[in-house]
Amino acid sequence: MNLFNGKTVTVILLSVLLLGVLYCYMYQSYRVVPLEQEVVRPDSSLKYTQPSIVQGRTDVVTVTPWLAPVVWEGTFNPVLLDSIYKSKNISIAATVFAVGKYTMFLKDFLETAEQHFFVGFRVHIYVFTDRPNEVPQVKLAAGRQLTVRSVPSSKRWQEISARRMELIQTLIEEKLRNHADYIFCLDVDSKFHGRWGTESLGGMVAVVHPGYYRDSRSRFPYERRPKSRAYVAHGEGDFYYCGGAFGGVLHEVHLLAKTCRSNFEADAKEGIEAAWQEESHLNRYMWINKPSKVLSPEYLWQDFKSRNPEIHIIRFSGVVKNYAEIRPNA
Ligand code: 48C
Repeated sequence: MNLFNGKTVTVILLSVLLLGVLYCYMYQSYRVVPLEQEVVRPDSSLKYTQPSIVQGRTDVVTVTPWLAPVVWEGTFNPVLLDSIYKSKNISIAATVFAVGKYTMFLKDFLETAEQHFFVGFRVHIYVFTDRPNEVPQVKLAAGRQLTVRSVPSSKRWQEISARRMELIQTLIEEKLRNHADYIFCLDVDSKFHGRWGTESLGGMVAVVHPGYYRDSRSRFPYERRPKSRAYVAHGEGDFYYCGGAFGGVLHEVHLLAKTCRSNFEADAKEGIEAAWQEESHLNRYMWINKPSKVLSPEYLWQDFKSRNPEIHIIRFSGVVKNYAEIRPNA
């Protein structure tokens, strides 16, 4: 019997072809690619307006001298960005500290975060407080959760503020390593008023302070004493960044928090406290290790300020407060 008659050959060839197709499909569907290297592709059916490289906002700068994007309203397409990140199934952690009377700000912070902060994505908010029973019940949408972590109170608001770096570092080391892709660290005495979403994601993300973004750097409230580890000399520095809003990928924020904490503690051992505590250390860190994305003051405004024309939207803003009433040692 001729083993290789035409029919047998055809069956063998078809089988090999089928196996090949099956292998390619399996490889494409199940290969594990790290987050950063993954090919980003929006939903191919997504329709969006044609982007332009010759027409855009002319009233603000949208890229830094080291080619990091500066995020302003009108410079990004939120639908396109959400579609890109949706396919990555990312998770975002957020830390907020409410020590002492600052628990009074939690309700508005958490309720407005539900309306504006990474809506539709997996979000896990960590509330650090010395008064866990004062954390309000807030209804969270699916995919969003809140964890309360008890911390000791303190007699000095400066210490509360500064200790945030240590608590962020240990939270990442103890809990977040395999539970979050990105983390944002935010002031609690603020409220969300507009979208804060995937446009803010990046390696190391800093927010330009609303109080100084139009000033020359000689007026920035950097730490100016050379003996401090937060020192930035006159004639140096890029922007003045907020201590009340920063973030990025986990390992970048871990390194920032660890560095700022150890520098703050080393200064303290020598009896030095930088001008604006951990915010001073963050500014020196971000001057040396340039952020890969810069968020405009839309991302942390101040309610007592009148809105400048370049501020087309206020997304997150510090509420008006009487420090004498709420700080332990105002
Ligand atoms: O939780 C407190 N309690 C205090 O008594 C003082 C500060 N803080 C935390 O530190 C809050 O999360 C504040 O938002 C943050 C420091 N930031 C501020 O006090 C103003 N945003 C400058």
